[in-house]
Amino acid sequence: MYLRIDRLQIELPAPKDADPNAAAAVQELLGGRFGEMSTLMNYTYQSFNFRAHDKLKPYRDLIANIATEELGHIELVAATVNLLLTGTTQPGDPDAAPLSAGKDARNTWHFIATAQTALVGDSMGGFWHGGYVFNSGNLVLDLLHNFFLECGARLHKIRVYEMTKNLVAREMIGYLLVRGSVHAMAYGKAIETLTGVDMTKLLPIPNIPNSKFPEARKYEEAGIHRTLYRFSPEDYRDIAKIWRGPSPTGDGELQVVDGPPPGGPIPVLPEVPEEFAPGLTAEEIAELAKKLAGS
Ligand code: MN3
Repeated sequence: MYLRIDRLQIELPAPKDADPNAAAAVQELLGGRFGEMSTLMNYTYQSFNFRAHDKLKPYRDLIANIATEELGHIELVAATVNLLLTGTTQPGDPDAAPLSAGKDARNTWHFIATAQTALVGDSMGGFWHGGYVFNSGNLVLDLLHNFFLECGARLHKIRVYEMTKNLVAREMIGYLLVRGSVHAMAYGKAIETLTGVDMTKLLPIPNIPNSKFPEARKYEEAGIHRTLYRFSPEDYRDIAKIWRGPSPTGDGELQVVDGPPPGGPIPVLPEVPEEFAPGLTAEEIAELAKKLAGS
């Protein structure tokens, strides 16, 4: 089962301007084949379907624990899309076409279907689907897939970074580059314990260090690239049997931190009357507040 904390894994900066086409590009990192929905659901189902976890506990602990962190990653990328879309349109009467900016944005679904918020889909409007989940039941093969998935995800993050200078997008990408690199290393180390092959020598893929990205560098300077968070009050302690020893990055020891990062607040999304979202008048909201306070 899951507990939930009402925080993002990092604090996102306030957006300067609406950037709906950056939001469209960032969708790839949420619902594309190599997006956070894919890492989340691959590791989640691999943990659900894991065989002999009484004998192979550290491996299931690792996959299940990283899956839980990925839940927070879909939340962070969705928040980024929402902030990038904020302010794209202004209130107005329907006959003034207040949503006309949506007609010329790359993803019209953002304006028609979700009232300018995240879609469970990719940068081209395709929906995420369960066919992106690989779960063969063969532990080495599943771990090898996860290593590949993290490297593909890293490549796509870097390409989206290269597409936009938007502060919000780059802050999210900087953090997730660091976290994704931890996960690639963790799966590499897991494969090493099973086969003797040092997968981490292949990293980073693509061959550019995270320190090249200022938004990632500050997280590395804080040691977050050597840290695996244990996302459970009591469980998944055996991740420390895999995540230990000198960091493959050569700058210190790997560490397991009990509990989540401190994180940052969930941004409050403003009302968008021209989308009828949330669809209550100021008077109705004031009346509701009175009613709920009295109950
Ligand atoms: Mn992730």
